[in-house]
Amino acid sequence: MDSRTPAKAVKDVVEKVTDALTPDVPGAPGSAPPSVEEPTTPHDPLPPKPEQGAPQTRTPTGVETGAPATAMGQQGAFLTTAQGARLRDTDHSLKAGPRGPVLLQDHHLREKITHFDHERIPERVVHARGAGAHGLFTGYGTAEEVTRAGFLGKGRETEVFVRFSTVLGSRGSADTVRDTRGFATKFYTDEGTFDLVGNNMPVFFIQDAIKFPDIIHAGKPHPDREIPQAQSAHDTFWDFVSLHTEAQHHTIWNMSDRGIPRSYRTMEGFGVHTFRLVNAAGETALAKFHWKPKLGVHSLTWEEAQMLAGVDPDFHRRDLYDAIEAGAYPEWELGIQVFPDTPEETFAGIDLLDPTKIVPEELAPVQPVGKLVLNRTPTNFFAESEQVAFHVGHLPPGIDVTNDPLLQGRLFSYVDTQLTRLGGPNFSQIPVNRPHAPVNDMLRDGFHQHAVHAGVAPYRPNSLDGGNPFPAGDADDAFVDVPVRVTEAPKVRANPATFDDHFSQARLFWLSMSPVEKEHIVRAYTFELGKCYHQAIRERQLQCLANIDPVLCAQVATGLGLPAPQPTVPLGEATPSPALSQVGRQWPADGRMVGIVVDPDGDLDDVHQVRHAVFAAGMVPLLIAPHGGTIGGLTVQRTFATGRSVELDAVLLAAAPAPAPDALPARDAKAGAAGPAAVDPRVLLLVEECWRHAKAIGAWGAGADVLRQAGLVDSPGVVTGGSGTETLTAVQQLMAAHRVWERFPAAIA
Ligand code: HDD
Repeated sequence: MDSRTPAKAVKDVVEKVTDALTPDVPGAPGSAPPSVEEPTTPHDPLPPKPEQGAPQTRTPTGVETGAPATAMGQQGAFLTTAQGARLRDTDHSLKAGPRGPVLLQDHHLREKITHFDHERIPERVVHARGAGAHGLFTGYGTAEEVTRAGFLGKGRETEVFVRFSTVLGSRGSADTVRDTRGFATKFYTDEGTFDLVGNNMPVFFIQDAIKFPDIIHAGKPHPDREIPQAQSAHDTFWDFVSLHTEAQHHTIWNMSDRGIPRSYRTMEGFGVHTFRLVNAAGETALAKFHWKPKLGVHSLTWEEAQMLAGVDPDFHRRDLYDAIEAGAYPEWELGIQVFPDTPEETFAGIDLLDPTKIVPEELAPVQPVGKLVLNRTPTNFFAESEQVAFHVGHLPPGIDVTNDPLLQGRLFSYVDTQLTRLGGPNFSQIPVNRPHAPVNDMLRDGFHQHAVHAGVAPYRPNSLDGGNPFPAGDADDAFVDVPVRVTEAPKVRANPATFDDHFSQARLFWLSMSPVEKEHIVRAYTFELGKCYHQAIRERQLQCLANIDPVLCAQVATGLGLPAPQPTVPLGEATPSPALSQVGRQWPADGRMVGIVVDPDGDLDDVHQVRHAVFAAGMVPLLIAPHGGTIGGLTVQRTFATGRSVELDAVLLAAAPAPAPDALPARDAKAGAAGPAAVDPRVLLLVEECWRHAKAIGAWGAGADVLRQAGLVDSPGVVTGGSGTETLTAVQQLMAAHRVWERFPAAIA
């Protein structure tokens, strides 16, 4: 308890502030008059004002780590009002007698209800649905030749916050819809915050930010009935992209398996635009940023995505948090493609300012520059994931923008949107948004101002606050805008001619796909266009597909029952880029989900061993049993009622449980099976779905009976073993390829 009188306490504070503002520098209050005429003559800057400094003793989320108690949102054991008065009752309003009317004087009731009435803030106009996590970025030092950004230095560790999102859906929409995913990273570097606000696709629908409202109005639900939610499968979307053909490259990425990622952990990320890097000598290079997931790039099947939207609409959010809490920390490598900074700003004939184009990795390899590990889930969803505010203009020294017209418009939009969403210009003071670098700005007042700024002169030049704050000099690591030459040209509303090619890279993407991925793309277009009501829109999109590839167009046209048009542009010779395909590579099994179907009467010793082996391989075992509780000392994670195939990457059958009384009505076994169903139909359904979704299936002992009942003996990717661990080893080998691809009928070569 402070024993000083209030007046004395105020006096102490004033003295403290005055001391801080009175260094032995010319021009500071109380110091000798300046010896030079100009009050802003450079001299040592003052220390940051206390309220403006980086959070020193607490995390960006406000978690207490030794800070004064006032820094914490909640303290003490007793329920209080917002003003700290202890309360005896929060369940009954103050009334005139137990049956009487509520009294207006009930200030606790009014405070509680008023605060509740204002709990919601506007959701993001795009990317409203998302989930974030904290982590650590470690630089490799490999980028030092091209950028002086300190956080990329060898061994340098920087705290980060990452938010993943869908684009079109509202805050409460499902995670697994077909859409682009946001991948936004906030690096709290000691040279200022760097936001890399990217997507899981390397290209964008439009080349100029002025069209962003158009593409989003087209993709969002129809304005009259506000349906469909979080979907591109509707007329307005296809109307726009078929008329506005520069969207065709991004659209084919959405129609590919990239539009339905298996997990945030298995997504690539892209900065999309070309950025300009500056090294310590002031030399520049152009670069594109890439995130490469350690677990590889994996997707759902379309049926899985649709089922998950009902079975577990929070699937990606849950998967992210479960993985982090299980210690299976998601990891990515940050890489850069580097190009010479020539006046043309092109590479291998590709215009680097056109955000609808990629530079294939085979032409410009992605060079790793650091590693990201997500290792902490948010303490409070609203405070962190909802209030985090990214901005493409948050750049540290060493990274600068280019003239990409999409990037230029984004530089305006990201601050502007926070003014409405976060209620004013002080959103950088919200804990998750606070820079970890010292802040000494001259921004003052405004809604939700939390700083108690000392000093009297938030302007420059000044002599009253000792000239503080001072501009950094050449040796002070300041952000310097690269003095790029701006060519003298007339003011026009126009694009360069190189932006006119809208189909060649969509074709490059199509030709880079494996047969099974091509088939998925055909099905996606057929589904989405099949959901459109207007025939003219379908026909116009088919014309776009003809300009990408005749086989793609013919297949989709067949599905729609329409004639396939001829191309209206010459089809270029594209060299496929194998890096774009997800098929044909081997990946680690870390963090993958393995279901183990058990029966209380089965061989549980083997189940114990298999569970250990699954853990030892860095994967997560989920025990699936007829009932909850424990079986043989093991906790049951899913029952036949709550478990569904879609959350598994593989299934192991340790038993063939008989139909339980609460099972769905029994049905006959699959054609060709050994006889009428003697296995619980929910187990048969689970195995059938795993088979249909090309997941590895293993069985041993009595479990092999399930395969016989399901008619899956000797199917590709279905293995049996003498023991549980032997079966797991075979299943693990299959999982390295992610799916048993040969199960899909790969019709399109
Ligand atoms: Fe954007 C949010 C990514 C173009 C305007 N954008 C937003 C988010 C991501 C992206 C990941 C969510 C950030 C978060 O989690 O809070 N946006 C992109 C990418 C683009 C892009 C990769 C193209 C390469 N965006 C773009 C344009 C404009 C915007 C052209 C406007 C001219 N974006 C916004 C926004 C949002 C946003 C309205 C909504 C919420 C927010 O900013 O904070 O300002």
